[in-house]
Amino acid sequence: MRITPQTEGKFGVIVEDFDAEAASADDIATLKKAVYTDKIAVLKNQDLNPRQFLALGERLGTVEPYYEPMYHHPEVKEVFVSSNVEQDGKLVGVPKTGKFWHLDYQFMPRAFDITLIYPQVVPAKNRGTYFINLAAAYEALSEDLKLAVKDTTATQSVRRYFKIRPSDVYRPVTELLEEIDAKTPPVTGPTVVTHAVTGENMLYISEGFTTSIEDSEGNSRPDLLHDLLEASGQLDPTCQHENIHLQTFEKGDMLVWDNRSLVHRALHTATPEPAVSYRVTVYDDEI
Ligand code: 7UC
Ligand code: FE
Repeated sequence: MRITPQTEGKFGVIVEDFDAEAASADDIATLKKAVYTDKIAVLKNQDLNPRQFLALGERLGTVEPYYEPMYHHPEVKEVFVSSNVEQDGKLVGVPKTGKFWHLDYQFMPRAFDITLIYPQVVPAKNRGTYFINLAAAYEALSEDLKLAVKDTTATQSVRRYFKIRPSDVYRPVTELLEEIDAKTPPVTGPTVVTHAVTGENMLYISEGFTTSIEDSEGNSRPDLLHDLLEASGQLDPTCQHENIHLQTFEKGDMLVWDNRSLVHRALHTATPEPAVSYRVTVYDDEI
């Protein structure tokens, strides 16, 4: 196993000669350390079936299946499938996932610690995912914004990006919204959090899931939420902001990232090409 800094983009490492099935406990510990410190590890030349992919996830921590079954791989429910390709006339998984800035499971009481993405059908162009490191984004804030964000809380909800399921057709939309709020109630916590492994301070906000920020007196601060999203790079429609890293990949690559500190967003394509990727999400044992 060989780990070298990534030369393209702004952060991340390339991992070569990583054998997922034969990896030692030391290899796994080294990989996790690289993920926490360098934020993204790109494992090259992986050739795993869904079960083997899940098995790798299980070596990193406790795998959590996605709460909505429509995303599940038909044979391995822990594998989340993002796909716009039909098989035998029907879709497997869900198309157009994550086309907005977010942390995976940010709308839940605990976001995932590590995300593994394993592209299966890789588009010829427009491949990739955008990332922003929210620890670096916090450090880069002006002193005024750092002061303003202190002692505030942020509220997260999946409401804006919950995708209706085939079984929701003909249901009144208000009933669906009530169900979303009952099943995944909004969660509120500090706007600046500490990374459980690295100790970094990080913003815990995203354009997709953060619905509001409140100050210590309970006043809603939409202006502050806007300024923080803007400063972190999440309101840049061109995705050219200096905080934004574009992670490209090719067939055989597997991305493993620190989901505690990275917001990400799927690259949009004007002309959709076939794209399929598998995902496994993990809670590590660090807290
Ligand atoms: O379809 C999607 O974009 C899924 C999104 C609402 N949640 C992904 C996650 O893990 O938070
Ligand atoms: Fe995601």
